[in-house]
Amino acid sequence: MKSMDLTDNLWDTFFNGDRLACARMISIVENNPRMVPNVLNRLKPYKNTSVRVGITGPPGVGKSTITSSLAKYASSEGLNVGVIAVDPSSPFTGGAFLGDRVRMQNLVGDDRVFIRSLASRSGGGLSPATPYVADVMDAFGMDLILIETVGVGQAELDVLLFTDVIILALQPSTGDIIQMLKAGIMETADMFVVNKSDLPGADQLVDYISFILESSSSYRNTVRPPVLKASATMNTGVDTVFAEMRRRISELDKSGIIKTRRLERIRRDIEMQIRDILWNRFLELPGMCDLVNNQVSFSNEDGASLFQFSEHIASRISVHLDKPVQE
Ligand SMILES: Nc1nc2c(ncn2[C@@H]2O[C@H](COP(=O)(O)OP(=O)(O)O)[C@@H](O)[C@H]2O)c(=O)[nH]1
Ligand SMILES: [Mg+2]
Repeated sequence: MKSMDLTDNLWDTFFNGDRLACARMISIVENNPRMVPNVLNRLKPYKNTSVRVGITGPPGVGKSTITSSLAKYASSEGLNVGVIAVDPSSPFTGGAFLGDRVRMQNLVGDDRVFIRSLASRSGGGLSPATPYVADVMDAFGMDLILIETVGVGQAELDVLLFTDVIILALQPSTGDIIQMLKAGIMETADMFVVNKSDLPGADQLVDYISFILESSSSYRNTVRPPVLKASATMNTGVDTVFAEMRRRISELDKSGIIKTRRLERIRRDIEMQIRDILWNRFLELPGMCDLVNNQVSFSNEDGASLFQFSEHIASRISVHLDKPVQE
């Protein structure tokens, strides 16, 4: 496809601040994993110092509404803002995508704001390109990148781990918090927003979250995350959420936590890539695919044999790993 080519013209227009070129670059990164290293290399000298903020929570709590308000506040303070909406629903239903577009309507026409929705992969997982899309936005000159994602499970948690700061939004009287506790998302949040505070039950939810934070061992030795109340549609409390977000970013930055998270992220990236490469090379060995397939059927009958098989293969591979690594 022509629009998928990395032409000199595309790079020129991208670095000249052309929004269409930025949209094209994002599509390339989103749809062609093989081209990602190429793109990242070329972006390296333009690396910005943008902060990536994940906005998560159950469906319908008002993440898109909050995200668009935060983007508006940031833009009015002169910041360039990228918004990535990671849409876990099927791209074919169009529902969430259109919904987000409507809610983010108030930002259309704002030159400081660049919005992008990413579709989920056909297998059901979230777009693995999300962090690289953020890298493209960063090099394009964004100061702040807001990533909206539904917090429902492991795949979403993985996306969140690519962000520097996480805001968890909840709404009163739904019991969603139990889901968030189960998914392990509560422990990752740097800030809580009880949205829809125009509805009954907001104060109780604030108390409940505060109680959980006080009794949770994960927070005992660190600064406890703030719990704020807001109503995104009534536009109350969102200014405080914005101010608190900025305060929290600077606090986490000064204490070195953002840097530590970035280093952890790079380590995880390296680990995942080496695993992928080794696993693919392993499957390319003659007869290996068949051997694994046979073992799959066999383990279906005899679960214990799975461990023996893996142990056996690992010990054969480790013979090669005992040799010193050549620089
Ligand atoms: N009553 C009330 N409704 C809200 C508030 N914020 C968002 N909503 C509504 O909740 C619905 C879902 O909002 P949306 O931002 O799409 O939620 P998301 O699925 O978390 O992104 C929409 O109909 C919003 O208008 C709020 O503060 N109060
Ligand atoms: Mg949304």
